[in-house]
Amino acid sequence: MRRLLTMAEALVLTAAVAASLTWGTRTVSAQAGSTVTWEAESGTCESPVIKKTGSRADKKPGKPSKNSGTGWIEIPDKANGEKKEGDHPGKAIYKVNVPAAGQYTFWARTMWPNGCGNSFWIRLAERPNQLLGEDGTYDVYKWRKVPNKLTLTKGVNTIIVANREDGVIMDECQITTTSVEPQGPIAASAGALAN
Ligand SMILES: [Ca+2]
Ligand SMILES: [Ca+2]
Repeated sequence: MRRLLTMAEALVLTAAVAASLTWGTRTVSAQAGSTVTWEAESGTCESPVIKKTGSRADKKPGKPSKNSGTGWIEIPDKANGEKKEGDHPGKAIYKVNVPAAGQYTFWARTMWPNGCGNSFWIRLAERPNQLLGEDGTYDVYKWRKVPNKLTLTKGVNTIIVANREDGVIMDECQITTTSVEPQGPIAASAGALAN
């Protein structure tokens, strides 16, 4: 049986038509949602987490890739002495402008030398550490994610990348409410970080 559209339904329909018309003329991302990308070297670092400037290629066979932006952060090999994986001093701090409250996946484009240097800690300020890495892909840039999502509020959220083991490199970070897996170097979002 037909019925009249309610005002709310009509508005939704109008919005959908307007959106589809707009999408017809522009490239849009595959999924709606919020995504913020920033360079790992654009935060504040505490030793032995250090910033490096330059261009560094990885060892991907036949198709090496380079870091994004002006550099990367790293924890030099042997910075933790003979200590194994643990909660070691040193971190990078990012004050991220989050566009909307939500559950975000944290991704980082990282490179590992070996199993004794294949992880970071990720955490929100005053929250427990979460593991990033411990996989077995070495000598290539790869986007890796924290398994558990981060609950972020709208506005500035402090995200900390901390020292779990040495020899590791981080090129870029991303938070997203989408399920899209980032690929390759990605341009940083405008205004990603608060000053
Ligand atoms: Ca390890
Ligand atoms: Ca970078």
